Amino acid sequence: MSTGKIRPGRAGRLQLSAISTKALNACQLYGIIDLSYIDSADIFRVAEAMIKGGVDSIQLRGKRQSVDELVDLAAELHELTTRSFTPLIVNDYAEIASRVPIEGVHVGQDDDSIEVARRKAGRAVVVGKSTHSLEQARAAQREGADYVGFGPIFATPTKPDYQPIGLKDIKQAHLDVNLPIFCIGGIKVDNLEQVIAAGARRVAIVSGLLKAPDITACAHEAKRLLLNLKSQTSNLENP
Ligand code: 3NM
Repeated sequence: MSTGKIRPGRAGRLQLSAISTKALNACQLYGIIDLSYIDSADIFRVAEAMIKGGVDSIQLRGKRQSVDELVDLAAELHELTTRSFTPLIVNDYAEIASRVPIEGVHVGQDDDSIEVARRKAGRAVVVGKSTHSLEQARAAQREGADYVGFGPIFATPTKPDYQPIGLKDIKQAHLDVNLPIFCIGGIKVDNLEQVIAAGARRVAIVSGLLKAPDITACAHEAKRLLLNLKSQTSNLENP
């Protein structure tokens, strides 16, 4: 795996930190800790289990929490994630990166632009963007995202209002978009091979991990399937 090959989005002129740079290139399994599935008191146990299972990057997602609550949780979680050099990315509120030394922020289609997110963060962070079509994925690259989420691939209770886009555009997205692409939405160990066969190299998983009876074992199995793919793919160097 290469190091230092990340191309920061055009708005990201500052050098990204070494941990973010290394991790985003290497990240295949992105675990999302969504506080609608677990109690905030459990985030450390869950994060530890994810990391132990091989999750490469963690996102904190709290749709019902205030920015101040998320700042406190992110600060505590970051102490844990840095021990294993696991990047911590916070959803929706880029300003949290100006208060906590997290590695990145993630924005949706209806949230801040990449440029505004970078301005709010006030320092070099990874900025990812959710995309729900090929056109949105291409636009996110033009806009300067460092990575994109692409989905929902399958229907998901985590984002119930979104129409699944299915597997058909995954290959084309990888041809059109020269950034790390994380397929997301309804992905579980049981359907991961299908998603990989459709062209995915990286996935983000919420409920498939958080609702698993053994988060570590589930992450481990997902990672095994993704690593198997890596050994078959000579050019994972290209995002
Ligand atoms: N973003 P689960 S789908 C947070 O398509 C999120 O951008 C999506 O949750 C997108 O793994 C999604 O539980 C929910 O299906 C993913």
